[in-house]
Amino acid sequence: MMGKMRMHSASWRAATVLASVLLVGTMAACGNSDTGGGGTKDDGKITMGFSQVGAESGWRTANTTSIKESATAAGIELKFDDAQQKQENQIKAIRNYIQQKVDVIAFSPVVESGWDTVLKEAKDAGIPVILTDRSVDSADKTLYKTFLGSDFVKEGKLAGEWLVEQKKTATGPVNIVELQGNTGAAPANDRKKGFGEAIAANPNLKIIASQPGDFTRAGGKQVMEQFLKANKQIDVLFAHNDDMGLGALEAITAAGKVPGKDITIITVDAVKDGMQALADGKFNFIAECSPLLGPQLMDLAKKVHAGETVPARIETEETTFTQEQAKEALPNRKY
Ligand code: GYE
Repeated sequence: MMGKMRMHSASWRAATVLASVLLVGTMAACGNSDTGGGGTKDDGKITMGFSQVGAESGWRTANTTSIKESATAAGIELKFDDAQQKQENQIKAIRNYIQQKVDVIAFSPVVESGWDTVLKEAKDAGIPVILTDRSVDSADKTLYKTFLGSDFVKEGKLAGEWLVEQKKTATGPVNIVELQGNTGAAPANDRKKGFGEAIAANPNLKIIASQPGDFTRAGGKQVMEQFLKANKQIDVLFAHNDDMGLGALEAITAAGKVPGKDITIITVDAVKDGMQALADGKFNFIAECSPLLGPQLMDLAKKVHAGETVPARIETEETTFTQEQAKEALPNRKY
């Protein structure tokens, strides 16, 4: 009788243990969707949906390569979409990623405004969002986990401060033309702002024309042609990226002027072609903006997926280059 009782309680204990193992297992599976937004697969692999701005510049190409290579290195499955500089394409891609139940969504917003609705959809689906390279102007900061990228105001400021120093002995007006990035983009808004604030230090420095060239070589060339036609005396060009500056070189040369001498050229990015133009004396100064954001992005994706808190803002480290510094740095330039 006692023996039977003991056997009974032993098998009861075994059943209890089995039940709790099952329960813990189920809880772990649920925990996945709490932190990571419910990836469809159970293999522990993180799936990231990434919506890229486009392929408008050397910077963007280097950024895309960095993201793809880093995803592979980190063992993250990457779904990648090129939005061809159109916000509606980015919104579509993000909605697709939500539908596919990816673990993390990352994107570089082509413009700053108009993201609240789609970001809310991602949040409601429990999918964490990481902003990379460019930010959004949403008032609700809980719509995304973090923003990884450069300080664009600072880049514009560094460009302007260099010019102020160069022109400190100027007695007459210094006529500046500005090639902006695509309208509404954070780097276009912020670089304009930083540059404008810095050159206010010298009232001789005046922006006489400022137009978007969409961060492309073709845009830079076309708008610079218009600037040259409409303005007799242009002393300085500030281009919001290397590619527009490179496009403008063609227009300047075609107008019979010597870039880097007749017109002082300042750009942002410091991609290889820009650095080459600087080393060759065609550009005069570049404020660096690093596109190599991939490794940090993948690291952040793993952290937010694991439910860890990450800093709300992570800034990229950058420098500036003169012609002499470009000559030195060029041989080891990675992008
Ligand atoms: O400067 C430009 C690119 O968002 C920082 O976008 C990026 C900018 C970069 O097209 O070349």
